[in-house]
Amino acid sequence: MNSSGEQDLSQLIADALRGDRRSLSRLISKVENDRRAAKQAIRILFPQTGRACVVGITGPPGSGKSTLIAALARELRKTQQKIAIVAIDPSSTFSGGAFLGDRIRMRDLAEDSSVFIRSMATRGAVGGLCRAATDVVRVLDAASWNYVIVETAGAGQTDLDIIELAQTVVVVLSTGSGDEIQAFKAGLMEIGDVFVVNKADMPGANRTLLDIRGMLQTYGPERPWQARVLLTDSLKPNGIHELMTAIAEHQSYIANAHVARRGLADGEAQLLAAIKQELEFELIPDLRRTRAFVEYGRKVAERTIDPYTAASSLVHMLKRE
Ligand SMILES: Nc1nc2c(ncn2[C@@H]2O[C@H](COP(=O)(O)OP(=O)(O)OP(=O)(O)O)[C@@H](O)[C@H]2O)c(=O)[nH]1
Ligand SMILES: [Mg+2]
Repeated sequence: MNSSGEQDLSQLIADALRGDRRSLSRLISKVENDRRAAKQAIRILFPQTGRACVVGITGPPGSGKSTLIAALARELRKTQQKIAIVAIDPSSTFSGGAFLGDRIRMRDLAEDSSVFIRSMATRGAVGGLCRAATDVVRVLDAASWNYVIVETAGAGQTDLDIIELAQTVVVVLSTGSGDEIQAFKAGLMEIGDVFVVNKADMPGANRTLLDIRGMLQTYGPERPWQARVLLTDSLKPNGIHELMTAIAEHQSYIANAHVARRGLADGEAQLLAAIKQELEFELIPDLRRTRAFVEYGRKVAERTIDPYTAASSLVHMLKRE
């Protein structure tokens, strides 16, 4: 980035931190689409991150995550929190962009100056999503959005491992569709700190609740945190206050010094993710331009060397440098 670009970015950051929403939106777009700008922005913003409560909301398509988030945001607003919502849409095929499109349901939130809603499309973004979503959350955190809710579809389609981002993971299931079995298969049972059986107004909700409690007892790993299982009706709404309380309890639990750091509070995990990016976007492209790489590539094609031996040699070469 040239120095005028850097200056523009610093100005944009200053404006966003001052509370200007349009600047914040522009900054987020930049961070999302331009990795170099993102690195520059995070360098500046990082000292001001680490304050937000980051909550991941995941679960099968159509279980009611977005509706639940809207209800939760309304409940949280009663305690005057600044709430940011980031919806990560795996392909837009499930919801058809319902999250922001449903103007009637969301209008009050969209017009609330203490609520910031953003959706990110992952279509075509192979491998890049995790980086972008992480940096967007960091920007929101630095800009004093003290509660950041991230929606991802737990359908195994998104690249984003919500556990790397959120301190508290809420798994939203709905009743009567065999979701609980699917959730178990998809590994959601292991990542949930709070389980919500949504659509409690539909028949079979209690049954699902019991099934999930049973599954957690039978298969759940021995964890010191006892996962909460709750019923909600996001339309009425019902059970939202209890959800807010369960999240708050989990947040106090992880604030304990003896509990392993989670999400973006885990320094080693953040470092590792940054290292992987440096390897992928800086080191590997450089490596591909070296003579040794081209030479080994040719030998692998000729089968005079196998790819593992060749890769080891290249890595050794790098280590020596
Ligand atoms: N009866 C009932 N319907 C609900 C409830 N919560 C959500 N819905 C409905 O379920 C449908 C899906 O809701 P969404 O909030 O879009 O679900 P989602 O999990 O965000 O969906 P994707 O983002 O597409 O995975 C909508 O028609 C909602 O109105 C509930 O508590 N009870
Ligand atoms: Mg949704």
